[in-house]
Amino acid sequence: MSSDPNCVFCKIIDGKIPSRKVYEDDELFGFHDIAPWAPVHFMLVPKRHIASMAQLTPDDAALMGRIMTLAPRLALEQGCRPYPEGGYRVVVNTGTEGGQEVHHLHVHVMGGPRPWLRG
Ligand code: DGP
Repeated sequence: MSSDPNCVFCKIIDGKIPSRKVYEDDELFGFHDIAPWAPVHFMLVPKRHIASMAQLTPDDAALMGRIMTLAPRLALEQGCRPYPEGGYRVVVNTGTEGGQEVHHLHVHVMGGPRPWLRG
């Protein structure tokens, strides 16, 4: 399924729910988290509905590689200071015990001046 009509992130990607967009191309979408855990907090998602990291297959390697190589550029654009003094945290919550609340695969990118970092 490329879009799930019941998925909040699919609705954001489709423009049915407004968001503060940070990035878009034919297969990826990036937007600020509505409840940020850090001064800079955005998420990168595949436009295709993939419920979680647990559903990834080897065919998704390039897609996930694109997210992981895009994140550093966007983190700087969104105000994170450069490595090594600055930096950011990248998190993919997966499943109930992984703390996943929205079941559309998303990569959190969080940064900015401390104190916000736990653990
Ligand atoms: P997770 O726990 O990893 O599933 O995080 C889901 C995040 O999605 C959570 O930090 C809040 C955010 N979120 C939920 N609904 C919306 C929404 O409608 N808009 C935006 N921008 N973020 C949302």
